[in-house]
Amino acid sequence: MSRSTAAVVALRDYHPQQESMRDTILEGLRLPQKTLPAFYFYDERGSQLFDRITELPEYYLTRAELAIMREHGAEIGALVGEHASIIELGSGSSLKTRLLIDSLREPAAYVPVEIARDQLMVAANSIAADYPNLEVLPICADFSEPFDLPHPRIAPLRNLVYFPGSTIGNFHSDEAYDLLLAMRRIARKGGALLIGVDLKKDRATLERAYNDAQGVTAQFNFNMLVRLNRELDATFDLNAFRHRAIWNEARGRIEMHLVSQRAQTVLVAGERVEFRAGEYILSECSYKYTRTQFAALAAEAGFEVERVWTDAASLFSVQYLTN
Ligand code: AVJ
Repeated sequence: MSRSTAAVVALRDYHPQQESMRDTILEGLRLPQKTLPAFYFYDERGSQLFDRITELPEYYLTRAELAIMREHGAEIGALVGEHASIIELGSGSSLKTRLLIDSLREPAAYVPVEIARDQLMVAANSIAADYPNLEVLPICADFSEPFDLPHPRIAPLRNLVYFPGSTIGNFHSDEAYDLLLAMRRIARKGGALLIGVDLKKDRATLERAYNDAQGVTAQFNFNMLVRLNRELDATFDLNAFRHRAIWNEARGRIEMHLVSQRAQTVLVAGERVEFRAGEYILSECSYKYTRTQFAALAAEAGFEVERVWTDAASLFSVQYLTN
């Protein structure tokens, strides 16, 4: 795909300060409900495991989102119009972006915003190589902090913020609201947000998606402990914890747990963390919405839902919100 002869695109670097992993992790493990931030799943091995998750038969999210993007690309292109500037927040490997770019008419620029500098540059250069007519303007920044938008050579007729993957599901409602507000500021007046939102459905389908038969999601969950053992000199015994994912209906979220199989003490960065038998660490929340619930959240943040596309089984949605 990408040619090695591609010109290297220039980076705008805001030098995002990553909070100390030690402090963040210990803070979560000192809470009455021990918690680990889902952000830390994605080291090299975790990112590989997540890629495998997206291909599992039980994990419908990625397949459904890609099907929606393929099926409704023409309509998305027509709604967005020509010369849009695509701003992708937490762009990661920019894989889904290609489908979006292919659907748009002469996009003015692609602006991936990502905190992981190396991953950002690999993805930006790869897109630049494959789309020689598209100006690629990568920004290394924490997208929840303010940053300036670049000025593409072609004046954008609209800013289109892109937030695929149901990443919004990882945020509690107050955080999701803040994030939508930030995205509305970035989209500016006349701009839009194209966002992937996973939908509520029966418990069995939801729980299967996070408890796959091959145990890849369990490995993904355990990898967090492997990472803490390696990077924070933690002493988690992987045989003394178990993976569990449950649909918490009252809170409208899938919860991933790491359940302690016995009373035990674990050292993390020199600090003792005590577990009771059966006590669990909450390692991820993945919120699901009804269309009505998400429209209400969007409206609170000042967006209007202009169009919602779903897959044939209404498992997942891609939504077009205007400012
Ligand atoms: C990347 C946050 C959308 O919540 O479904 C997949 C992460 N965790 N399996 C999700 C995940 C376990 C995923 N998101």
